[in-house]
Amino acid sequence: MLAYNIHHVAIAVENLDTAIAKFELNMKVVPISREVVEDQGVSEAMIAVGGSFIQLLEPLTPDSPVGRFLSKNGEGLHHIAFAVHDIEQALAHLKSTGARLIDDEPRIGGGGHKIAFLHPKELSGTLVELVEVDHG
Ligand code: CMX
Ligand code: CO
Repeated sequence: MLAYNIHHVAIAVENLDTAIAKFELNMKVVPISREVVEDQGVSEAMIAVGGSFIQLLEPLTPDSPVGRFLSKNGEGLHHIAFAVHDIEQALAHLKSTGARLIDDEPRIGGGGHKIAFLHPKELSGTLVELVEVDHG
């Protein structure tokens, strides 16, 4: 298996504070972290649920991946992130299968993790992220 856990499920939101308040009210959960990730054009919050996270994403600008997604689709599920032990090894495997990658090389994402995206056309219309983490 390439991945050993679902690291997070990401939701695109118009307003991070509003989305966090709704999750707190309805699901009784609060974020364990909030962070601006300039490289990805997002302000994000991570909510721990069991061994995985819900990642809430507010775009920093309309002209960013999440900004474009929101203007096209409105709020909703944006991507699924899989945890991998070795992202370079995972990317080498994906290159060997001819997978359509958005990132040929890892970038640094939230929490300082190495991340890389596969194009949504590769896996049945779902945008997929790989996250390198030591544990689940
Ligand atoms: N899920 C599923 N499909 C998606 C999608 C998503 N999140 N975003 C776009 N698409 C689809 C579009 O519907 C479109 O399909 P059609 O050609 O059938 O119309 C196609 O992909 C191209 O989309 P687009 O509107 O031209 O969108 P963009 O130019 O914004 O490019 C993508 C799309 C996936 C390449 C871009 O969003 C990207 O590079 N994403 C990776 C980075 C990212 O999402 N960063 C934010 C999260 C950061 C984090 O998790 O830390
Ligand atoms: Co993510």
